Amino acid sequence: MKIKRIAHLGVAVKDLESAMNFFTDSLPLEVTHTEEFQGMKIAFIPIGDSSVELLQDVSGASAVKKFVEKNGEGVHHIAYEVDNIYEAVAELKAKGIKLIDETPRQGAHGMSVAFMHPKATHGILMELVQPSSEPH
Ligand code: CMX
Repeated sequence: MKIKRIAHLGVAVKDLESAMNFFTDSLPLEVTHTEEFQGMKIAFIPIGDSSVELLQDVSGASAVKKFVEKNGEGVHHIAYEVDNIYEAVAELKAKGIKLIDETPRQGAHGMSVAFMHPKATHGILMELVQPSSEPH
């Protein structure tokens, strides 16, 4: 497996609008993409080769809802871009790493994604992403 870069840091927020305003008004950054995905409102803010991904629950049942209730706002996950997500997932499985997604699936921003379980990664929710969703 080749990990190319930190693709993004996922940050769980209570109010996406207010968080976006902080990043664009108080910091010299821009929101380049927003979408609604799996019960969350999401905004991407590029910083160099990486991005901050802001995530606000809107459905009352998304992955960030429980996180914010338990921990408040804050860093939710770290995403690594890999060159071949199918090979990466197979390699992690072979090493016995507990995965949330045993098969890569469609994630936000049109990426192929697979999450590792935070209990297998020293408490950090880690996501593998690959921009192309084509199987290899
Ligand atoms: N980072 C670190 N640990 C986390 C965590 C996170 N983001 N979310 C949950 N945990 C920990 C909890 O603290 C808890 O630990 P304890 O048992 O020690 O208390 C344990 O994992 C179980 O957590 P939970 O609150 O009971 O929540 P669930 O098990 O129902 O769900 C998780 C947790 C990670 C399996 C689920 O959120 C998930 O499947 N996440 C993957 C999808 C996702 O996060 N999508 C949002 C991002 C969208 C994108 O970028 O594509």
